[in-house]
Amino acid sequence: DGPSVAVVGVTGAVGQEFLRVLSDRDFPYHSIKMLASARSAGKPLSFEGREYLIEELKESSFEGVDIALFSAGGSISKKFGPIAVHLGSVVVDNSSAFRMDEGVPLVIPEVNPEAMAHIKLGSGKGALIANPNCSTIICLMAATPLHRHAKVLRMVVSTYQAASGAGAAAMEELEQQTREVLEGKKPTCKIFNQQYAFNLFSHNAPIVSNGYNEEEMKLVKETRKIWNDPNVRVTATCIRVPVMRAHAESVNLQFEKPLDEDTAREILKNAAGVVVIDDRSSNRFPTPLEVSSKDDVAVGRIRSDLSQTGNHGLDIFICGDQIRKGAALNAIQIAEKLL
Ligand code: 11C
Repeated sequence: DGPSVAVVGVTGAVGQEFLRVLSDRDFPYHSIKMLASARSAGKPLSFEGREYLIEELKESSFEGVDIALFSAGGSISKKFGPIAVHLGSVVVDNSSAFRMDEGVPLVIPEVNPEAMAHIKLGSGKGALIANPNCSTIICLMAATPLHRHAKVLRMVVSTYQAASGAGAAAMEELEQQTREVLEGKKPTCKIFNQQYAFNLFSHNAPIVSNGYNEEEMKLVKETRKIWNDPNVRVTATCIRVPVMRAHAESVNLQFEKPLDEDTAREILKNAAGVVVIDDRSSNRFPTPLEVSSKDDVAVGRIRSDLSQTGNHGLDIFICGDQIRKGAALNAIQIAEKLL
């Protein structure tokens, strides 16, 4: 019969992807509520051959809801997440609002499903489960199978992040600016405060007191929580690049035990949710375009780090769809684990 599901933020880029993923994976829901702000309330929405009306998100919206998928920003999650939990829903939250809270599992199903094992649907008890940041999910999908084998001591991440991470309006801005620049016009900057098309810049998340931006610190803190390893050393530089919807990441790993590149390639080939694209002779490696709208994270450029001796280091290049595995797919895989 399936659970009753609510999608909070259904008009957003991730909200829309929630629907596509639910449908693609034949998620067995009993009913589904389409929730958004008052601005969108009353608008029609067709999904799987049925017509729905978007409902305004209210405190009462969660009565009878088993699973609430949230992607409407941190402040909406902070306000309505606890209300939904109080009414007995299991909330899978895509925002950063609760990720680092003690007692809130931060889950990538391929990596740490055990963190949510105590949460049961239909127990009448609500709960919160947090979806990690997209850059963390994409990075750890590839790094974890290697970590399990040789234990990562230190990880250096450099990201090349797509427009979609900043939402549907940023994707539109990239498209509009590209057109404007090609037509010789001044690009319109609304979401970002500088030219985005034909450019790249440091990630737009606020800079914190240590000089890192919040996106970089999410990679540091979330990795430690997901791996349940407070000692793993992580550093990151996050960059926004003019790509539409898939993130790329260059990751350098330092291991406790030796791990040669051929073994690493085999481990990654066998890892769930990962594909290896690593063809040196034709210079074919992962690209954001190739993984766009795909479920799997692609890994390539797998090579021993020549600055380290004894196969204790590895460099890899990862691409993953930010909206899909970085957000909606991961959340729905969490929901599937609850069934
Ligand atoms: C980006 N990862 O690509 C960000 C956006 O903590 O969920 C998502 C921020 C978050 O810009």
